[in-house]
Amino acid sequence: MQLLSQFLRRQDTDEELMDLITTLTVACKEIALKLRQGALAGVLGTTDNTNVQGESQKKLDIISNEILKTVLLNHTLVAGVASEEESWPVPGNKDGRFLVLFDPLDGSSNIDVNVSVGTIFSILEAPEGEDFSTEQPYLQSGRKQLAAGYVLYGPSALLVLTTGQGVNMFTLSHTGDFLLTHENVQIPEETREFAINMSNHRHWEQPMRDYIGDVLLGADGPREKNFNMRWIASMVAEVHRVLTRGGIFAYPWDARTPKKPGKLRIMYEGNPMSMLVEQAGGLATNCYKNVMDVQPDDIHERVSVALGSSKEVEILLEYHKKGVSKD
Ligand code: P6P
Repeated sequence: MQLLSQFLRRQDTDEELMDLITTLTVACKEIALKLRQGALAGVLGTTDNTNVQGESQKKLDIISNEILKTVLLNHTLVAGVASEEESWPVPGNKDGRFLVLFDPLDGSSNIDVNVSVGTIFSILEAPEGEDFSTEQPYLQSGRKQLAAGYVLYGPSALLVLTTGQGVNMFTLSHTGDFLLTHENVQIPEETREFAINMSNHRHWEQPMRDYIGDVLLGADGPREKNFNMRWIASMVAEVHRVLTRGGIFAYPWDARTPKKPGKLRIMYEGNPMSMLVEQAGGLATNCYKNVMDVQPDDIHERVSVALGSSKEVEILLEYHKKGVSKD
C-alpha cells in the first residue's frame, strides 16, 4: 500500500503543493478523531449561532472550521483561507503561494444521526500583491483550481483527491496514514441511480421536472429502463457514491429563492466536486454550462448543480436545451 506522500511524489506533484495537501490531511485527521468520539467528547448538537449562509451551526461545524483555520494559517505557503462558515476570507502569510477554500463539515445536519459527513477543499494560486482579507483574489473560476478533494468521514475515512492528473482515493489506516486504495477512479458513463431531494419537485424549472418525470416512468416511459433513487442530504457522500459506482446527483435552481441560482456554494462545493467529477470522466453542470466555467462574483455565491455519469448528464442537458433557459 502506497502512502499519500509516496503517491504524490510518483505523480511528480509540485513539492509545495504536496506539502500543503499533507498539511490539510493533518487537520482532517484531527476532525476525524473528534467525529469518532462524538457524544463521548460532548461535541454533538447545535450551537445558538447562525452562519453567514443563514444555517444553524453545529458544534462540530465550528470545531472543524477552527481546526482547519489554525492548521492552514500557520503554514507559510497559505496566503489566506475562505470558509463556508466564515463571513469573510481570513488572511495568512501575505507572501504565501496558495489560497485554500473549504466547507469544513459538509452534510453536518447529519452529524446527530451519525450519517457520513466530510471536509471539502479547493486549492487556488494566490495572485501576487492582493489583499487576502477581501474576497476578490478568491473569486477565480473552477478551471483555476490547482487541486480539489474531500475527506469523507464514513465507516472508514477516505481522502479523495485530484491535482489535475485523475482522481485517487486514500483510506486512513489505524496508524494514521492515508494509504492509496483506489487509483485512477473512473465514473461509469451510464447509470440507473439518481439523487435529488424530491420534496422540492414543485419548485424546479420545467425541464428538470420533465427529466425527473421521465426517469420516474422507468421502463414504462421514454427512458426504457428502471432507475433507483438515493438521497443522503450530504453532498460529499452522494458524490462519493457517484465516483465509486456512477449516478447523477442534482441540486437544481429552486423557485423558493429565485434570485439565488441554487442552494450549493460554488466555491466550497460546486467547484471542488466538479473538478473531481470531470477528472474522473464525468460531467458537472449548472444545467446550462459547466460549473467550473461559471465566473463567481461573490465568495458565498450559490450554484445549481447536476453532476455524475457523463451520458446521463448529457440527457439532462438535452431537456434543458429544449426548455427555456432562465439565464
Ligand atoms: P437538503 C448539506 O447542507 C448540503 O449543503 C449538501 O451537502 C446536501 O447535498 C444538501 O445541502 C442537502 O440539502 O435540502 O436536502 O437538506
